[in-house]
Amino acid sequence: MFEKILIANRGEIALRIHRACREMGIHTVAVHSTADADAMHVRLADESVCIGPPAARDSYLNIPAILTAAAITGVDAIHPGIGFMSENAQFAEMVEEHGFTFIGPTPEHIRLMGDKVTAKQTVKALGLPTVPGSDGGVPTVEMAAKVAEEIGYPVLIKAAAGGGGKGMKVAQRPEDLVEAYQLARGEALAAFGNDEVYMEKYLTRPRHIEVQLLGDTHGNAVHFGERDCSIQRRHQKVIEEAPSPGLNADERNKIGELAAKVVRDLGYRGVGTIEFLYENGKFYFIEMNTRLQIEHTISEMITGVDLVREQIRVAAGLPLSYKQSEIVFTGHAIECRINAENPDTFTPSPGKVSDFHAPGGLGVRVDSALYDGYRVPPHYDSMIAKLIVHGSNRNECLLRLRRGLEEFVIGGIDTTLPLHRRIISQPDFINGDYDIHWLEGFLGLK
Ligand code: MV4
Repeated sequence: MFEKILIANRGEIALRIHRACREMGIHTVAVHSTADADAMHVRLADESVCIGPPAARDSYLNIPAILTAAAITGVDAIHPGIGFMSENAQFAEMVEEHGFTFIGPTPEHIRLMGDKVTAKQTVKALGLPTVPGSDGGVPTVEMAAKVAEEIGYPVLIKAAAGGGGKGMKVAQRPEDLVEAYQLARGEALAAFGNDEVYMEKYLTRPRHIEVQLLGDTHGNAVHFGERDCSIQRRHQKVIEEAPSPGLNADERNKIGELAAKVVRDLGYRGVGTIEFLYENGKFYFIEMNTRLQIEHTISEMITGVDLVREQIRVAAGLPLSYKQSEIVFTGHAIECRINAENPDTFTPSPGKVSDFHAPGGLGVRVDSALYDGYRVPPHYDSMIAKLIVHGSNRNECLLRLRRGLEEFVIGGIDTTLPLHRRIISQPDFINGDYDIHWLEGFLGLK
C-alpha cells in the first residue's frame, strides 16, 4: 500500500480524500494556491506545498508545479480528486512517467471515454443501450439532414469532445437543422478546439440516472446501484438521490449488471460512472465519467462502502474488497449541494463566513471545508458544502433532510440553502415526480 499520497485538489473533496488516507494509515500532502494558504485541506494534511498564484491554470492545473511538489515530498501516488486534473489523460500519463501512481484509470481509458463518439461506439458494442442516432461523427450538413430524416425530429447535435452540455443544439424541425448544425460545430470548436459533432434523437423529458462502478486490475467489477441526478440547473447538479424514485428493483439490478459488465470487459481500473437518460421505461447511455464524482457520497450512504478507500486500494493493485453479493442496499440517501451564490440569481457570493453551524445527528453527514471566519475565495467553484442525509426509507430521508436544512447556518455570505428548503417542500419533489427540466421550470415559474 502507498505510504504517502499527494492530493491534487482543494475544498471538500480534498478533505474527503485526506480522511480516507488517514483511516488507511497513509500520509497526505496538500497542494494549494496562494489564495488557499488558510484552507482547511492545507491545515489537515501532514505536509503542504504552495504551487502557484490563485488562478487555477497557474496552480491546481499547473502540471510541472504539481509534479515538482510530488517529487520534493516523495509521495508514491497522486489523487486528482474531481474536476481540475481528474480527467486529463496527459496528466495521468505524465504522473506515471515521473514514477508516481495515478489514482484513477489508465490514460487510454480516460481518452477513450473523453471522446463521446468512441465512448458510445465502445459501450454499444459491449451491450449498452444507446440513443438512436448517427453511426459516429457527422462531418457535413448533408449527412446531418440524412441522419435526421432516418431517426426523425427532434434531433440533438452534440460535440464529440463535449460533455456537460457545451456545443449541444436541438433541431425541432427540418427548418432548424442547418443553423443548429453550424452553431453546434462553432461552439464545439470554440470550447474544445475540435468541431467534430454527432447526432441523436432528442429525448424530451428524461431522467438523468447514473450507475456507480468500480473495477480492479484482477478482472473484477461491481456496481453500487444508481443515482438520480435530474434536479439540475444549467448542467449543474443541485440535488441527487439514491436509489432513483423512478426505478423498480428489477430495472436497478439489470442496468447495474449491464454497466458492471462494461467495466469488466474494458478491464477498467478504479471508480467510474456510466450516465444514462431514462425515459418511458428505457435506458439510453450518454457518457462515462472516468473519475470520482461529487455525489459518490449518496452511494456510500446506501451501501456503507468507502468508495475513496476502494479507489486507492485498486490503484495500489489490490483486488476489490467486495463481491457484488456483498454490496447490500439499505434505505435512501439524498445530497444537497450548497453553493456560495445568491439563491434567486445564482450570482457567486464569495467572502467571509461569519457564522457556521453544520447540522448533525443520526443519518446526517456534512462534507465541507468551511469553518467560522473562513474567506470563500472568488477564484474557484462556488460549491462550499454538501449536506447528505440517509434514512431507512425515502420518507424518513426527506424528513431528516428538512430537519438538517433547518439546522444549517452559514452566515456572512449568500448561499443556496434557502433554495434547497423550497425545492424539498414541493409536492413534485416529495413524490419523486421530476425529470431533467423540472428545476428550471420551477425556477421560471416563481
Ligand atoms: C441528451 C438529452 C436529450 N436527448 N441526449 C446534456 C449534457 C450531456 N451530458 C448530455 N445531455 C443531454 N443529452 C439526447 N439524445 C438531454 C441532455 C440534457 C441533460 C442531460 C442530463 C442532465 C441534464 C441535462 C440537461 C439538459 C439536457
